[in-house]
Amino acid sequence: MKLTPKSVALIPIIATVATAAFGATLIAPPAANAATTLGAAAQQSGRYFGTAVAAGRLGDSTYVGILNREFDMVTAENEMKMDATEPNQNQFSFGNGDRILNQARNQGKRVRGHALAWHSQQPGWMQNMSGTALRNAMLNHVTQVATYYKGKIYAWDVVNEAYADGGSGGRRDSNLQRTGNDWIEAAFRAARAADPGAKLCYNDYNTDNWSDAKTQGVYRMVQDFKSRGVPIDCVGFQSHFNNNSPVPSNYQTTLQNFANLGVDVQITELDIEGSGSAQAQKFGNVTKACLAVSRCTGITVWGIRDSDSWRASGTPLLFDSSGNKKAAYNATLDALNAGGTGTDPTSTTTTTTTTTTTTTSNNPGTGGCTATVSLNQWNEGFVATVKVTAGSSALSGWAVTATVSNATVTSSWSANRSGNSGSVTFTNVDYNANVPAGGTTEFGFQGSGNGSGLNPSCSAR
Ligand code: G2I
Repeated sequence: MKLTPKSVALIPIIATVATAAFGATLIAPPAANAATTLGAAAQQSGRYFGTAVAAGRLGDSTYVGILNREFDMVTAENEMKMDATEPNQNQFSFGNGDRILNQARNQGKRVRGHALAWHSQQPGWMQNMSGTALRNAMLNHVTQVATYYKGKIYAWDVVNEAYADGGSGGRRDSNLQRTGNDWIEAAFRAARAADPGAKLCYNDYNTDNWSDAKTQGVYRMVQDFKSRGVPIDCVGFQSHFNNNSPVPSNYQTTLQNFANLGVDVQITELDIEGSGSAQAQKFGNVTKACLAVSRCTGITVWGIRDSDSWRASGTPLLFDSSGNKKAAYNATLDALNAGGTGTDPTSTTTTTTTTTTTTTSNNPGTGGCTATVSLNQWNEGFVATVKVTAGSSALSGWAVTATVSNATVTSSWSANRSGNSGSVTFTNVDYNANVPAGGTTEFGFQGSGNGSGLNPSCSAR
């Protein structure tokens, strides 16, 4: 859908008045129906326009004034990251995240969550962890944080920056990567189970140029996830641009190619170093690229004023340090007002009634373990998270059998599986075979249909 000005006929009248008042018409008046804020302009084509927000700046009235006026989506710049939300293991801290979330929601704005799992900004206790302990700690973090914010987050950056820079096209080395290549899909499944209503995104930088190996690596992962039913809904392109990392000429192609995989795409951390008309033109072009892709659902800039930026000296944002609109602002607003393809209706989250029930089945005495299942059921399907608890002896392997009578299992994680309906048996994988006496480990599965009555039983192997 191309948006056209409704009242073009008014323009000559306004121009005449301006000429009479000022003696000369130097500036063309805006189209009569042009929106005057970024958020309102984006909404005309079903998109959002957001910004990163820092809790520490919420007392600055200039900052908050621009925030409230211009943007309709908010990302916490640092306050929902792993180090901020779980400073000590299993002690969660949501104060600053809540401040940003509440400020946004009170103003009718939506919130993007950033970020559940990342190699960087891990709390100290996590940085030196490895193996099963780290895998479980990461999954626990994803589950706890996504559960805390359940129903309040439009989209989560579930995993951030997991691909390597350079020509390999492969994963970045990190303590999380060393827990096994399936750590990303495990994180996505845990996030889906915790908040089935949030869109789940993979987010990265230097993935803007379609020719780059890193872009191709991420594309292959998303393609693989879609083919295997791993729950992924969107891909975030951070889009931090400067002369060393310019806006590529094939940027729109990249966005479109990812969208063609059946995911939404979003520009999640936009900033472009520079000034004046050169910078303005780049912002305009990036905005136009998003508007040309029906599944590009929104743009977020990484801060409000240049002085708020993580790289302030590059003056990469839309407002100067005093809060004045820059040429880049006008170019962005104009591009939004010029319209584009409407967003694809398939990209809106269908909200179905989700009931969460926890059923428990203990089978003590059949080999030293018990299994409990927590079920997230919605209209068409479910996610089951199964906790295996060792008895008074340590386990070196385990098997859980569940009854899947009115459903079909479509995928499972952190376990091997035999069959997809009837009596289905799950056995440990390498990294979760060993469970100390009294300790626990988790695996999960997803299915279509009704997941009630799973009644799992556990035995050692
Ligand atoms: O680096 C730019 C962004 C790249 N993509 C992921 C984003 O999460 C990342 O954001 C930046 C924040 O804008 C910075 O504000 O992430 C940085 C850390 O990786 C943030 O910097 C940190 C400083 O390193 C800390 O020293 C400081 O305490 O900001 C903290 C809060 O101001």
